[in-house]
Amino acid sequence: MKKTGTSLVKLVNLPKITDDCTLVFVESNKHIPFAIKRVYYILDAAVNLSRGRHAHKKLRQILFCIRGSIKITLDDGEIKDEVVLSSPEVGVYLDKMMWHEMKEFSRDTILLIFASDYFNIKDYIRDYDRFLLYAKKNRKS
Ligand code: T46
Repeated sequence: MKKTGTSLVKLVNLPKITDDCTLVFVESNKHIPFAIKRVYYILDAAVNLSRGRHAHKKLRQILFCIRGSIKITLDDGEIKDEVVLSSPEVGVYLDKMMWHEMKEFSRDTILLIFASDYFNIKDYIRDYDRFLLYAKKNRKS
């Protein structure tokens, strides 16, 4: 996984084979730094849609934009950063306790997300002030 400078953006590059089509593959604990327990995808979003705007206490994820493009904003409570994804083999790592927003969907955006755990509603922090407090507490301990 490549971290760009002091930024929060850690990109994951998957192997891509191009012959008469494009084939991208992913293996748990190899290309992705955790065992994949859940996969979900997001499509048919309106162009001006904003999603996310939450953090996860424990969940780690990697998000790929396998069609179209999207902007992801990242915020660890101290630093804010953003990245545009538009290649099916390049994903961004969403660490635990990373406030994130998905925006600037293109008309054809398809997001594919690999997650380190099963769905757990208690893992979400959806209030930004609560996130900041929780992040500060985590940094001290
Ligand atoms: C995230 C970003 C990147 C489930 O029941 N199971 C699931 O596995 C998922 C992903 C969602 N849901 C339900 C929970 C909500 O009732 O689907 C509904 C929409 O979820 P949410 O508002 O969290 O959707 P996004 O697009 O804001 O966020 C999603 C993921 O849920 C989230 O974990 O980090 O994509």
